[in-house]
Amino acid sequence: MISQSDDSTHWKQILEQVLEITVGRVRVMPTNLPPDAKKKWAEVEATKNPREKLQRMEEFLSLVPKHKGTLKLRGQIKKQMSVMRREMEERKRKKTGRGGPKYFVEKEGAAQIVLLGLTKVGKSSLLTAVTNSKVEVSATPYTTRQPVPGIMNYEDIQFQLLEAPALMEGSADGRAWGLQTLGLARNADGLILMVDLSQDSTEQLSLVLGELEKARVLVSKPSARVEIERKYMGAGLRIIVMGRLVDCNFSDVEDLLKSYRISDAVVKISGEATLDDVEDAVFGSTVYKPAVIVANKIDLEGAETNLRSLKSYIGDTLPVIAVSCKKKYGLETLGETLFKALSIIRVYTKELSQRDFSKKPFILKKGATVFDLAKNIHSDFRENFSHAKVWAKRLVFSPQRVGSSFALEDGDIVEIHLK
Ligand SMILES: Nc1nc2c(ncn2[C@@H]2O[C@H](COP(=O)(O)OP(=O)(O)OP(=O)(O)O)[C@@H](O)[C@H]2O)c(=O)[nH]1
Ligand SMILES: [Mg+2]
Repeated sequence: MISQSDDSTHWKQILEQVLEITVGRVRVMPTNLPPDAKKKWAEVEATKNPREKLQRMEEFLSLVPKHKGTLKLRGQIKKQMSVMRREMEERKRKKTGRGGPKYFVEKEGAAQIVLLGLTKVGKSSLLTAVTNSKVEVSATPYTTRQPVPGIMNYEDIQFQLLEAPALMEGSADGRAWGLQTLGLARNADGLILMVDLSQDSTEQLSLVLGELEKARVLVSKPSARVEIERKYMGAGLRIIVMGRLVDCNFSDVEDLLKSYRISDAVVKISGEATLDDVEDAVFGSTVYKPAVIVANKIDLEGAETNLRSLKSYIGDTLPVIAVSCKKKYGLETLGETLFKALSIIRVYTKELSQRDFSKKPFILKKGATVFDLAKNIHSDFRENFSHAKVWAKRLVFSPQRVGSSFALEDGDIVEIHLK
């Protein structure tokens, strides 16, 4: 006879299998790594030299048992290794002066926005239409093979748009320049996902989102966020839970981290996090990037119909703007759409001795306080801060004297007073 608990275990297993099939993102299989593998990972983390790090990663992989529960992990580590190998090659090429493609592009302006899409959707056309950059537009596929930056003005700030070489099926598995393009996306402040409305744009978008997800770059806010900041300073383990732990408690998290020899770090957990989310973060975190969809070629036949199905597919998860880069239609809303999606604010500062405030704003995250601004300006300000005066439309009287925890909003003018 099957006892009740056996029965429920049985059903739990079936349910887990179904869950795994239906919701690919949910990882219900435990990794259950042996202690020597965990120890090896600690060595990987502690190694700085890329060549030695790769060697340790190789050793780590050989210690990871090959079962279904470790499939995702093994894939992820292999991907990290191939990115590292390419980076090493690139560095070597630079040293020998032989050139070759350069993938890292220095950030400029208020934010770096990476343009992603399949080939020929019009990424170069967008860059040419809205930035100072002139790049080849062509009907030949895969014309752009290196990242190309351009500056776009929006009111009194600038965004850097960066065209990335086209994504395709298999990019996240290392096909063509896929890993480099996804690396640019990982490093960006925001993304423009571009689709061609004269083709099936829902299919294009889901392909792009699929590759991003495989590379652990998410465009919708994840339910949990775990950040592990290694310290190596002997200060111990600090776990800050700002959300809620699901199916585990504080000491489970502590035990898990210690099993990976993480004993000197600040760990921030927000949202609803499971132990799996924490373990995921040990092996390089999932990043979240705000994104805007630019649906191009609205001038072509069938575009309206495709736009309707694209919009019903996305719902209200991401903002969509329909444009024609060729006819220069719809592009005027791009700046504002990006600004809103990035959740940033502009704050202007005023010097005590001056009557006018600075023309060039500081860019801060929405919800930033006067203290965050002070920290940004100078490390001195942080220690010697006394109070601030704020001019803002929403205040009944301006300027108002405020403390360091005052929440700033877009357009505020701040004068900082020191002790
Ligand atoms: N009708 C129409 N054609 C467009 C539009 N935007 C771009 N195109 C055409 O689409 C083709 C591809 O444009 P590109 O801007 O080079 O595309 P891309 O995404 O940069 O492509 P790759 O760099 O090759 O991956 C060109 O023939 C463009 O003229 C548009 O708004 N309407
Ligand atoms: Mg191009």
